Amino acid sequence: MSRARLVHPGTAEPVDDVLAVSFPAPHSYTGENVVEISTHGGLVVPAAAVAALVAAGARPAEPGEFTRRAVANGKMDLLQAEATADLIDATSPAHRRRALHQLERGLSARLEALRGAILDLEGLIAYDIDFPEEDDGPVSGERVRGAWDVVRNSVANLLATAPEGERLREGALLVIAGPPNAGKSSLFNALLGRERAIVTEIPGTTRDAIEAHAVIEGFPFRLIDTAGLRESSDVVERLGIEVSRKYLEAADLVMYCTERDVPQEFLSTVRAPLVVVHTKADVTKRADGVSVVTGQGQAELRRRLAEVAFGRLLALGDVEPVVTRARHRTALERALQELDGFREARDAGVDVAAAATHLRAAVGALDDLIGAVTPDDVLDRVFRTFCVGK
Ligand SMILES: Nc1nc2c(ncn2[C@@H]2O[C@H](COP(=O)(O)OP(=O)(O)OP(=O)(O)O)[C@@H](O)[C@H]2O)c(=O)[nH]1
Ligand SMILES: [Mg+2]
Repeated sequence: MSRARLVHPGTAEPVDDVLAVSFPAPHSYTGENVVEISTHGGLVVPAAAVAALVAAGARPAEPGEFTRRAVANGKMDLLQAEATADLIDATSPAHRRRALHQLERGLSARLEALRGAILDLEGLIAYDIDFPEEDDGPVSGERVRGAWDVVRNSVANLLATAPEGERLREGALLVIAGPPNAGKSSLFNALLGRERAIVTEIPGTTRDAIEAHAVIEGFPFRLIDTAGLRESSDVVERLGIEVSRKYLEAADLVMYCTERDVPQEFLSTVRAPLVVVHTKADVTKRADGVSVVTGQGQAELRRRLAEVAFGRLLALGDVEPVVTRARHRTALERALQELDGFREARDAGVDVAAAATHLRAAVGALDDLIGAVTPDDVLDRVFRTFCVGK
């Protein structure tokens, strides 16, 4: 590290007194020779420093370019690069912890183990190819079957984390529904911890859906407060109820608020998991109810919402890897398909060498996921969402 004077190469004008740190390759973030220059802050000085460096032949980095170079130079794999972006973008503790786990190669290590297991399976089969006359030789069909089972379960379990994993990034869509005046907006505000929606004693107060981001038990949610569901002659209210129905169709979970029971016709229209909340417990005196006046039942409600939306992740804890992107999901689906293809081919008596191509394809899918060989357009998509300077 040295203290230096930054001078514009064209005008020879001094720009700033700076600190410069050099990271010789390969011991830098990107794996290349890197010099980091720290200027005084503010608006004018950094801009003038960048202008001087550009005049000297540098150019501003593109979004994610440093991380992209780090991947190209083998300093990290694609999953770690994605985790870097997630760590910066995280809006909830659960997402941050997940991203850190992935950055520390939690997911990469699991996928490498799976890859190794599939290659071992291929090795077992190859033995069959080399010694076909030994019908029940040292590698029995049962042993192949057992090894296949283990790998297939492992891939399927990882794939099963995808819906909740993807929810960590976007937030679980929690739609609050129920009859007018049930206390929906009051609970929406209570879960947010601020008075976002208007609350009055007049039924039909909320007319449009209101969305807000909330962290519940450390997990991210997109809360939607909706217009109370009822037959209405008011045009605006009717439109609001139409919007409520659209949200209900897209919901990850639905919180139905009522002082009474849930109507049967509502139950049949909702596909998402339902959490029923009996509101105004301070008035109704229901022991299992929730009140925004006394706070009764609110802690239990929060735990229940987290459990319904993120139960699988809660059960897995922070050590088990989880997949969090559509890119991960489609690669694992492909790996699973190929594993099943291998099994079907074997069962159908297809010769082993041909069946083994499915195993090769499954390994290929995992390689794509880790980012061993990644086409430019995939990289473009991954790094497009990065911020400049990372
Ligand atoms: N005592 C008591 N009153 C409540 C409670 N929750 C809501 N209320 C009252 O019930 C009335 C309706 O509350 P809102 O939150 O506006 O109900 P809503 O379901 O959003 O109503 P709409 O938007 O009209 O569909 C208000 O006067 C609230 O103060 C509660 O837990 N206890
Ligand atoms: Mg309301």
